Amino acid sequence: MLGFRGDVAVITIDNPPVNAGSAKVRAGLLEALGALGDRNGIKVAIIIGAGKTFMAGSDIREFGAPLSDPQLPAVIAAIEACPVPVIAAIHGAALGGGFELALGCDYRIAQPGARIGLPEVGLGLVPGAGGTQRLPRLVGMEAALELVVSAKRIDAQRGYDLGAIDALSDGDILDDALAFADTGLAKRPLHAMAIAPFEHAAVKSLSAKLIAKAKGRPAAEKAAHLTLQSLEHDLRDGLEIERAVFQDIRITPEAFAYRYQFFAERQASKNPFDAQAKTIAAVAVVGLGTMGAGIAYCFLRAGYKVIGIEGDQDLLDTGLGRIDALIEKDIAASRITPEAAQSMRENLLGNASIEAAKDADLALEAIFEDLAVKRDLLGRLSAVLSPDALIATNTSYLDIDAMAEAVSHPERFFGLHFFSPAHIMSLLEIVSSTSSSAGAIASGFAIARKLGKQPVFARNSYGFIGNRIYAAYRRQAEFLLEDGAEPPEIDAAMIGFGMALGPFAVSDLSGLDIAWRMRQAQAASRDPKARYVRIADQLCEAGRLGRKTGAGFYDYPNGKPVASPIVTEIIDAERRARAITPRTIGSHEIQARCFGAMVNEAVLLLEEGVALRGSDIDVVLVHGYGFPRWLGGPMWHAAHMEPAALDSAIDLAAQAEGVTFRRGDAATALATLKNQN
Ligand code: 3H9
Repeated sequence: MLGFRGDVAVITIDNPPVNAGSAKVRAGLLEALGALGDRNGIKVAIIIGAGKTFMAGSDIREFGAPLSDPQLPAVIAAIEACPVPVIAAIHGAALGGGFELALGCDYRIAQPGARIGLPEVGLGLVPGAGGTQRLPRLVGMEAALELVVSAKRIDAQRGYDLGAIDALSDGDILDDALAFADTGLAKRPLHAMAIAPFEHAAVKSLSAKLIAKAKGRPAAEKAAHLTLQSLEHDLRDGLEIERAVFQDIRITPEAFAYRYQFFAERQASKNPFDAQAKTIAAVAVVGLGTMGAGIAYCFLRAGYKVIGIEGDQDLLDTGLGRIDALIEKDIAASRITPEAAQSMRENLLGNASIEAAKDADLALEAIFEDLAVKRDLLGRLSAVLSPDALIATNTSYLDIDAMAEAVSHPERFFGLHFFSPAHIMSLLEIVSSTSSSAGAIASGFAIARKLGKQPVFARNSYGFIGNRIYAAYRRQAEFLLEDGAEPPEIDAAMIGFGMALGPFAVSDLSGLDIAWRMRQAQAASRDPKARYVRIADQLCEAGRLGRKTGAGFYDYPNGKPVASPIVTEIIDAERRARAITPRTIGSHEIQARCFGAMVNEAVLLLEEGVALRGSDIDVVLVHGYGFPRWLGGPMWHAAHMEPAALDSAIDLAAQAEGVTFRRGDAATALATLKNQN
C-alpha cells in the first residue's frame, strides 16, 4: 500500500497476522517502488509494517514448492535502484527475509524492543536474500557470523549498538521515521561498503565454535561458509552464490522437517477448547525442591506474585535459597537486570503454612511423587483456596484422575507438567483429567504463553505423552542390554541416530531412583508375563543412582563417563540368569528397535486420544527429550521412512518385548503427516 506524507512516500506492508513476505506482499512492494518513479518531488521513502510487526520473514509456507516471482532479491534490488533513500521503520519483528529487506534499505530506524535477526539456520535454511552478504558489511564479520550461524534474535537496541540500526524510536514509529526522513538523508548503497578489518584466526575459531554448537548441522556450516565468503566477492556475486545455496537447501528433507516443526509448535500452542482463561495474578507453589523452586522462578520471571510454601521453616529457607540462587545466576549472566531481580524478590512471599495459599488464583503442587501424599495435600489445598481458584499438579506420571477425587470442585484441577530444569526447558504438558473444565485447560494455555513455554495438550495416562514414549524407548534399550549390547554401544548408536544424549547417559544424569520408585509402585499391577529387565533395579540396590552418586550405568572417575566393570558384571549375571546368550548387536538394529518402540507407543497414544495429533507428539519429543529436530519428530520421521523399514523396526521392537504390537492405525496416523508442507 502506497501513501504520501508531504514529500515522503510511505509503503505499508499489510499481511496479517505477522506480515509474512508472501508472493502477494513482494508484488505489492515492487509495484509501490515502481510507482515512486512516476511521482515528482518525493525525497524519501519509508517501508513500514501494518499491525503488530514489520515483517516476520518470508512466508515459510511457500518454501516447499517452486517460488513464484517476484522474489525477494528482486524487491531488494528495486529498493537499491530507487532514486530516493529508503528507510525501513521497524517495530515488532524484522526477522529472516524481513530483516534482509531492511538491510537492503538505505537506513533502518527501530523501536528498541523490536526483535531483529536471521533465524534461517533454525529452520534448516540459510538466508536467501542477502543476509549473509549485507550483514558483515554493516556490523563486521564476528557479529555477523554469530547472528547468522547461531540464528540468535536480538533486540533493536543491541542492533543499534552493533551498527545494524541507524536510529531508535521511543515513540510512534511512523512519526519518528518521518522526522528521521527530514534529516537530509542521501542514498547509501551497501555495494560501496567494505567489511571492517578483523582478526582472521579469531573469526575462524568463532566459526568452528558456532558450527559445533549447532551440532554440525549442514545449514549452520553452509551459512558460516557463505558469511565468510562475503570477503572474497563483490556484493553482487556474493548474493548470487547465497541464493543458489538457499534454493538447494530449502527443499532438503531436513528443511521440510524443520518447517513442519515450526507449524507443529504453533498448532500445539492453540487451546483446543473454546473457553475463557481465568485471570491469574498470584500463584502458590507448594514444594520448593529443585523442581518447585525452578517452577516458582518461571512464574516470578513472568511477573506473577508467588507464594512459596514448604512443610517447615528449614525446608522453606532452603527452598527460598534455591530460588534466590536462580535469580543470582541470571543476574550474573546478564539475563535479567538487577531492577528486574528486585521486583521478583518483592513479588515472592515464603511461608511454612499451607494457609498462606488462601489468596492465590492458582495453587500448584510440586512435592515428591507419591499419590497418597499428593491426594492429602490437594484435599487440604481445596479447603484453603477460594472455590474458583485453580489447582494444578506437576506430577510427571501419576494418575491425575485419582488426584482429582481429592479436590473439591474437581473441574478446576489439571496437570501442568514442567520438565527439569523447569526454568530452562521450554516444554509444558497441559494435562486434562476426566473432570477438568475447558476453562481450566484454557488457563493452562494462557499461563504457558505468559511463561514463554511451549504447551502441548495431553489427556490423563500413565506418563502422559512424553514419559510414556520415553519409557517404551527406555524399556527397549534395556532389552538390548540383556540381548548383548553394552551401555556405551547403545548410547553411541542413539547419538548416531541424532538423539541429544543416549538413554543410559540420560538415566545417569537425571538419577535412576525416580524410575526405580515408579517401577516399585507399579510392581503389583505389572503383567507377570511381560519381559522385565532387572539391571537398573540392581544398580539402584548397589547404590549406583547416577551422576549424583558418582556412579550409575557408567563410572565417573574424572567427571566423564567411562564403562564400568561392575555394571558389566551385573549385566553378565543377568544374562546368565535369563539364559540369554549375548550376541553382537549393530547400531542399525539398536536404532531400529528403539525407534520402533517409540513409534508404536506414539500410535497407541493417538488411538487412545491421550495426544490430539501426531504433530503434538513430535513437539513433545523434540522439545522435551532431545529427539532431533531435523528429523521432525518420531511421527514425521516414521511417515517419511520407507514403509518396509518402518514395519521392520516396529516388528523388531515387538519381538524383543515378546508382544504383538497394536499398530493397526499407524498407516492412517502417519498418512496425515505425509501431506503437510
Ligand atoms: C526466511 O525469511 C528466509 C529468507 O532468508 C528467504 C528469503 C528469500 N511465514 O508465532 P506466532 C504464522 S525464513 C508464514 O504464533 P507470535 C504462524 O504460523 C523465515 N507464517 O506469533 C501463525 O499462524 P497461525 C524467518 C508465519 O506473535 C501466525 O503467523 N522468520 C510466519 O507469537 C502467528 O505466529 C522466522 O523464522 C512466516 N515467516 O510471534 C520468524 N511467521 O495463527 C518466524 C509466523 O495460523 N515467526 N507465521 O498458527 C516468528 O518467530 C513469530 O511468528 C513472531 C511473532 C516472533 C514474528
